[in-house]
Amino acid sequence: MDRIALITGITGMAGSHLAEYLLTQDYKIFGLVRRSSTDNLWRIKKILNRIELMNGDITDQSSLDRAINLIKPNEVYNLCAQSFVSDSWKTPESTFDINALGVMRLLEATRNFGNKDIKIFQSSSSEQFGRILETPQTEETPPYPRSPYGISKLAGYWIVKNWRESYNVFASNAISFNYTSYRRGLEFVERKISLGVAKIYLGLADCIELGNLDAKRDWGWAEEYVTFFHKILQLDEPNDFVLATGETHSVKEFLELAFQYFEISDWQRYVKQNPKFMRPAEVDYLCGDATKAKEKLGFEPKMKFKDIVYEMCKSDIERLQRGDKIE
Ligand code: F7E
Repeated sequence: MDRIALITGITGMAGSHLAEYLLTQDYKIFGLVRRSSTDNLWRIKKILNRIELMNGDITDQSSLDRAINLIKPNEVYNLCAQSFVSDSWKTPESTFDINALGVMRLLEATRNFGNKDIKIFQSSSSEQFGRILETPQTEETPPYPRSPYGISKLAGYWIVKNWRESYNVFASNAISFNYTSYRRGLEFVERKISLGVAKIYLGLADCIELGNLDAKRDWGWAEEYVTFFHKILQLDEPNDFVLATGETHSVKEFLELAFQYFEISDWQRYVKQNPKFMRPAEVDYLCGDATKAKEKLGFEPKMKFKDIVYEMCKSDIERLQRGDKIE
């Protein structure tokens, strides 16, 4: 019999890649969508006829109870989030409501349903390490979040651990470091760069405005990472895993490679720094140690930094040349 997966955040980058992957593993897939995300279906357009969408909202307990009761999933992947760190200072309460209390509601919905065999995956974030207390960061590194987003994700992470210890449920966290793909939202720095530089190349823009170029991140590839979200739930025991490449690069290096892809050498003249894109508190440096995931899951990311930058630039220039809607 096919296994049933419920994915929250299915219209997002990670959700759409995970749904595609689970289809190859013969899952029946349900996606929980807010009414407002139904005009945001471009990432799952190709698979809409192979999945089922159900209205619901992570901030509404009764809608989660109803979804779990109707779908009776074997696995639940909680990928919905207010995921843009910058916005979390503008909307701290709703960020916490979605990213932290949402996790609690989902765990309660599965507990209310009463089936202890349901496995739950929580998409946690390296933002919990914030102002890092050790390098590289592992599952044991103490947290020091630097934004309402980081705080909310840390709370979600601990909610999973506590529900697991309190009720013996199968609930696991991936602490993913930045991961991206050609489906990344336009507000995130990688996509802002790949699209911005592609536009400069085509003469459609004369500069790109960014904030802090010195921030360093450990960038991985979303299509690879989501396959390990699935593997985490196939283990015999619930557990928490850092997913990271172990390589770190600055925003400036991302820019340099993007300009290199388009063979533009004097790149500095096209980049402006705008204080508008600076954050009240910054995460300066992240670099993960995924040894545990390597040992227990066979995690071995193949896409390297340069491949990631090039793949994103390639995708954006092709979209612009085809005249696609940019989203
Ligand atoms: O910023 C700097 C910015 O917004 C990356 C999310 O997926 O990963 C992501 O969070 C860095 C920061 O991602 C601009 O200050 C400079 O240092 O792309 P980002 P993020 O904040 O690292 C974690 C793991 C998550 O969990 C999150 O959901 O780039 N930066 N100039 C800029 N960032 C943006 N967005 N725009 C700029 O113009």
